[in-house]
Amino acid sequence: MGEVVADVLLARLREWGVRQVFGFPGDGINGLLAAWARADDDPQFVQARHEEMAAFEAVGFAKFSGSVGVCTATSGPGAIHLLNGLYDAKLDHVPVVAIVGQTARSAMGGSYQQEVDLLSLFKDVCSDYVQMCTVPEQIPNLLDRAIRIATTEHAPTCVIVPSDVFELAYVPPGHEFKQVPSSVGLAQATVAPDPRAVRQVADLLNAGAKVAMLVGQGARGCREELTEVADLLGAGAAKALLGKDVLPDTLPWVTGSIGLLGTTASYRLMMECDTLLTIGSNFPYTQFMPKLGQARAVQIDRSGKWIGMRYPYEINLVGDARTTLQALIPLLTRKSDRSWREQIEDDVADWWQTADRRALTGAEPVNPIRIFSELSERLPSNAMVVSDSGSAANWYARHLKFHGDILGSLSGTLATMGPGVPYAIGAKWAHPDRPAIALVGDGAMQMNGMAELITVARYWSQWTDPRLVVAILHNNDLNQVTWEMRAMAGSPKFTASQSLPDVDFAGFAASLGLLSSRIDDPDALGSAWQAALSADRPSVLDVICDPDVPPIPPHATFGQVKSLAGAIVHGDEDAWGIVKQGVKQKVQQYLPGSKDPS
Ligand SMILES: Cc1ncc(C[n+]2csc(CCOP(=O)(O)OP(=O)(O)O)c2C)c(N)n1
Ligand SMILES: [Mg+2]
Repeated sequence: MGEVVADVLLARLREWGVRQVFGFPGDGINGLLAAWARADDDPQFVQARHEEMAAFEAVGFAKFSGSVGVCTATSGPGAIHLLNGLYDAKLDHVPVVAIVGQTARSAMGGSYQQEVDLLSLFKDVCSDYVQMCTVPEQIPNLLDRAIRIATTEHAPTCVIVPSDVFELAYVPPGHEFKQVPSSVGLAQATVAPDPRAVRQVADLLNAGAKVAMLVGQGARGCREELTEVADLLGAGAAKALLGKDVLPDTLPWVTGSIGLLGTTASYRLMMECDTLLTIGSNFPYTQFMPKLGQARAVQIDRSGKWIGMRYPYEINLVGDARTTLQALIPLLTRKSDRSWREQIEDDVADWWQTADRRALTGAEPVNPIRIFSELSERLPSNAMVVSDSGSAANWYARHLKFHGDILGSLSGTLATMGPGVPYAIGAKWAHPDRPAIALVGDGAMQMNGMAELITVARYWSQWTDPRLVVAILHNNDLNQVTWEMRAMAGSPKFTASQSLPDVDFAGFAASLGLLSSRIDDPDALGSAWQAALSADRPSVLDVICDPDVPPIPPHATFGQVKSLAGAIVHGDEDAWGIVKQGVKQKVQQYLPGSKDPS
C-alpha cells in the first residue's frame, strides 16, 4: 500500500522533531491510529485518560520544554474534551497543536453521529489558526502552518481531518495554480528594539530614585541581564505568577510573587517605588502595582499586541527581553544611593522570616504551608514544579523558594482546576532526566489527578529519572472557594458545594504500584519529602491538611475581613495569629450574621 495522508502527517511530525503526541483514540482518527501502528509508534502516542488531560499534557510539555506540544482526539466528544486544555494554552501563551478527527466527508452536514461543527467549535480557542483538510494536497501546508503559527504566536492551533481523508492516497502539492507547497523548519526572529526608545527608557530609569521591576514569563532566560539591571538601578524585582522561575528566590533583592498570591515584600516594593520597569509580564491586577500617578513606568514586551495594558506606561518598548536589556545596560548609570535597595533587601529578609513563622504555626493536623516550606529546603536544583489551582497556588507562589535552575508553572490565566498531574506528566516527557513535583488539592485530584495517576503508573519506567511526586493537600474541602466566599462574599461555607467526599488517595496510589504515604503529622513531612525525592519510582504524599489556614486574598472587600485579610497578607502577625487560632469561631465574629457550619 502506498502512503496515505495519515502516514505523511506522522512523517511530517517526525520531521518537525515531535517525539510525543498526547491523545485518546476514537473512530474519527482511526485512520491516523492505523498509520501510527505502521510507523512503529513514532512519534510516541502517549495515552491520557481523557482528552482534556491530553491537552494539559501537551501544555505542560510546551511550558517545560519551550517547544510545541501536540495533542490529538477524535471528532465530537473527543474534540470537545480538548477545549479546556487548549484554552489554558491560549490564555498562558503556549504553543500547542491539536490534530482532531471529523466525520467522513460523505456524512458532513448530515447531522451524523458525533458530527459537531469543529471549525466553529475551535474558532475562538484556536483563533490564530484552525483549518480543515479536505484533500491530500493540503496536509503538509496545514500542519506546517499550524506548527509555525503556534510557535511564533505562542498559541494553540488546530488541524481538523475528516476520517476518510486520513486514508486517502497521498498526493503532494504540485507546481501549478491553486496548489500550496510547504516546507518544514523555522528560524525565529529576535525583535531588536528601537535604539531611540531604549535611550528614552534609560533616561527615565536613570532619573528614578526608587526603581521597582516586575518580571514575567517573557523575561525567561534573562537572569544575568536582569541581575545587572537591578544592580545598576539599585532595584528590586517582583515576579508575576508565570515568571516564578525567571529569577531564583535566593537573590536578596527578589521580592517573590506579586498580587493576590504575593508577598509583603512585593507589595511594599510596588507601593513605595517611584519608577516601574515591567519586563515580559501582563500581570493583570493593577491594584497591586504602584498607585496611579505614583510612579513613572516603562514596559518591555515581545509584541505590540500585549504591551501597554494594565498600567499607564510612559514608554511601551517592543523588543525581545534579552536583546533589549543588553542594549539598555550600557546606558544605565549606577545609582550611588543604595538605601532603596537596602530597604528592599530588609523587606525580603523579613518576608522569609514571616513565611517561616507562618509555616511553623500549629494547625489541625497539618498546616499546608509546612508542605511547601519543607519542600523548599529539599527541592533539587533541577526540579520541575507544578501547582494546581486552589489553595496550593497561594502557597506555591508565596512560600516555595526556587533556587538553581528550578522550573515551575501552573494554569496562570485560565486558573483552571485539574492540570497539576497532567502538567507534571508533560514535563517528564519534556525532560525525562529531571524530577517533577505536583502540588495538588484533593478536589483537583478527584477531578483529574487520580485518573492521571494511572497514566503515571503506565509510563514512569520510560523516564530516565523516575521521580514524579504528587503532594495532595487533603482538606476534604474546595478550600480556595470556601475562603473566597468567606472573605469576599461574606458568606459562610456552603457545605453542599464545598465539602468533598473523603478518599484514600494513598491507598489508590499504592494499588497502582506507586509509592505512597498518608501524612497527618507535620514533623513527618520532611522525611516524607526526602523519601519521595530519593525514590526509584513516582510517589504520592497524601497530606491531611487543616482547611482553616486561610489563603486569604488581600483584595477582600467585606467589612472587617477586608482589613483582617489585608493585615495578614501585609505582615501583621497579630491578625495572622487571630485567624489561625480559631477560624471557625472567628469567621462568625468577623462576618456578622453569618453562620459557618464547618
Ligand atoms: C475547572 C474549574 N472549576 C472550578 C474552579 C473554581 N475553583 C478554583 S479553586 C477551587 C477549589 C479547589 O479545591 P481543591 O483542589 O480541593 O484545593 P483546595 O483549595 O481545597 O486546596 C475551585 C472550585 C476552577 N478554577 N476550575
Ligand atoms: Mg481541597
